[in-house]
Amino acid sequence: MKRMLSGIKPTGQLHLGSYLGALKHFVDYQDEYEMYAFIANLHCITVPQDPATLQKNLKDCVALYLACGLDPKKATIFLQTDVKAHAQLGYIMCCHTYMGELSRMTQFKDKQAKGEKNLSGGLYTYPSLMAADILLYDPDYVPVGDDQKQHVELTRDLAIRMNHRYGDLFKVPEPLIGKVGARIMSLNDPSKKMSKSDNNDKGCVYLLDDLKKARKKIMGAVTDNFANVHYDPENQPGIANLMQIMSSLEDNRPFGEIEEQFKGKGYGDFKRAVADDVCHTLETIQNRYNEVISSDLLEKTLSEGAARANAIANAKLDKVQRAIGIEIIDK
Ligand code: ATP
Ligand code: LTN
Repeated sequence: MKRMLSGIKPTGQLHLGSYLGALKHFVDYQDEYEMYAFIANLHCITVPQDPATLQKNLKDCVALYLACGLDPKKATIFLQTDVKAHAQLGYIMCCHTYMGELSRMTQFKDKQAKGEKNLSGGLYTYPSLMAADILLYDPDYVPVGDDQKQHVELTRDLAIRMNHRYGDLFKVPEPLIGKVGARIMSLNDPSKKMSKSDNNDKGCVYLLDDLKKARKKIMGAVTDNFANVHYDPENQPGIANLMQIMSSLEDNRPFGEIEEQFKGKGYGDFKRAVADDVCHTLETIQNRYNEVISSDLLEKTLSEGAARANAIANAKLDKVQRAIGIEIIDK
């Protein structure tokens, strides 16, 4: 069975973009692959966080992994900080990453270009830690949204570099970008991705949003004057985004079929149908979330997940430390 690994960094509440771009794929993949799904909590603190809010977001994130359908019997679900090897290999990877490579990563460049002050060293070296997150487990595939492809490519470069220098240490993983849902855009500015870091709440449907609120956000989504439900991301980005959302929620229904259904109908009808799909999905997730949060499944999942992940990660870390010459005693 091929192995797959991915993570989410819950710097805020998870939203429809996190679901369609990541979580939903994890769930689909867990039957076919040996799936490792972790919560990238070390990555959260690359930007300032309020500790109480962060704890709540982390807990909700684990609960939402389960509520969205990840099954701890099939997938290994764990918290990054429960496997100390991530930080340790992260440092080792950092020592093998060039400053030039880190400077080219768009996530850091974007923040710098926006003139954000006091960016942390952790944010700059984040891609090295992400490489460690991945390479510890030798996955074949890393499913991510298209904004993360650059980081997986750097991970490949680092794996190849270290294999070349020290012998065969790591499997070189492939990024896996879903065609549909790879980038869900903000509802009130379809030129930007739907994001929890976006200050404007109207553009983002959170998975735990009240259903009425979620419906209102979809109905208020920015569209255009063409009065034509047609998939044209260039000229009709708002409509294309809503079509993406509908298609993903309806088992990758072809855009042509959606165009056919709404031929000659107004945007109101179309948005109502999208809102129905979204609310239906949110309701299912929220019901399950409420069950999970009031049970002991969360703790059980994390402790079993950490045990399984530690076994693999610690063996890999040992192998790496021995190969690069920093380990001297047999463990
Ligand atoms: P955000 O911008 O909301 O803070 P992020 O991309 O920085 O999100 P994560 O929450 O860790 O951080 O993202 C988890 C996964 O979800 C990543 O693979 C990312 O590409 C994907 N993802 C996040 N937002 C979207 C989106 N709007 N559309 C599609 N995929 C997304
Ligand atoms: N960088 C990712 C989160 C992340 C990740 C990973 C994804 C951290 N480590 C390893 C896949 C594999 C993000 O910002 N979404």
